[in-house]
Amino acid sequence: MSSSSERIDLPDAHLTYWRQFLGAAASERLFADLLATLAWRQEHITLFGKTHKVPRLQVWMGDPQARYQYSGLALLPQPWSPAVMAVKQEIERCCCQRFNAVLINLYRDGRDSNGWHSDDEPELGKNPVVASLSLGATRRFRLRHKYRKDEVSHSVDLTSGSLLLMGGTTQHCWQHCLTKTAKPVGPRINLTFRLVRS
Ligand SMILES: O=C(O)CCC(=O)C(=O)O
Ligand SMILES: [Mn+2]
Repeated sequence: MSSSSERIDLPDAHLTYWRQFLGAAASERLFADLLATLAWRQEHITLFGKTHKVPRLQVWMGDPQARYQYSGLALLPQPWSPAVMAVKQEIERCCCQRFNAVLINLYRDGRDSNGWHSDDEPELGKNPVVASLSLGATRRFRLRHKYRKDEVSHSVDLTSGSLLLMGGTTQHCWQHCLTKTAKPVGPRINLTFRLVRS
C-alpha cells in the first residue's frame, strides 16, 4: 500500500495525507498487536496546581537517547517493539525522513481526546517533521492557525491505515487537537513518529 497521497493545502503548513498508507488487513493486524502487547500508561499532568489524568493511554517508544518533555512529563523511551520498528521503516522509506521516537496514544472511546497543542517542543528543533499513523476507529483531527484570525479551523477525519505527514512551519503556525465525540466509537491508536535531537 502507501501509493497515492494528497496535499492538504493550508497556508504556513506542509501537510501530506495518505488515505491508505496501510491496507485494511495490515492495519487491523497492527492495531490488535499494539493493543495487546504495549505497556500502556496512564499519565497525569498538573495544571494550575491541580493534577488531572491525561484523557487517553500512552506509550513513548524509541532509541534510548530520545528523551522527551511533554506537558511537564519527562518520558523515558520504551524499546522499539518489532511491529512498530517495521512500520517506522516503511514510513521512513515513503517520506524520505528519519525518526528516532514515537508517541503512541490509545483513545479507548469517544471520551478520550487530545487538547489543542503544537508538537513544537524544543527537542524537536525548527520545522519538525511529524508522521501520524492512525489505526482503528475514525476520529476527527482539527487544525487551527495560531496567528491568522481569518483562517478558520480545518478538519480531517483520520481513518484506519491513514498517514498524515506534517512538516515545514506546520507546528510553529498551527495547533491541532483530537476532539471528544458523543457518537459511539471503538478504540483508536495513533502513532506520531518524531526525530528528537539530543
Ligand atoms: O491522535 C492524533 O491524531 C493526534 C495525536 C497528537 O497530536 C499527539 O500525540 O501529539
Ligand atoms: Mn500533536
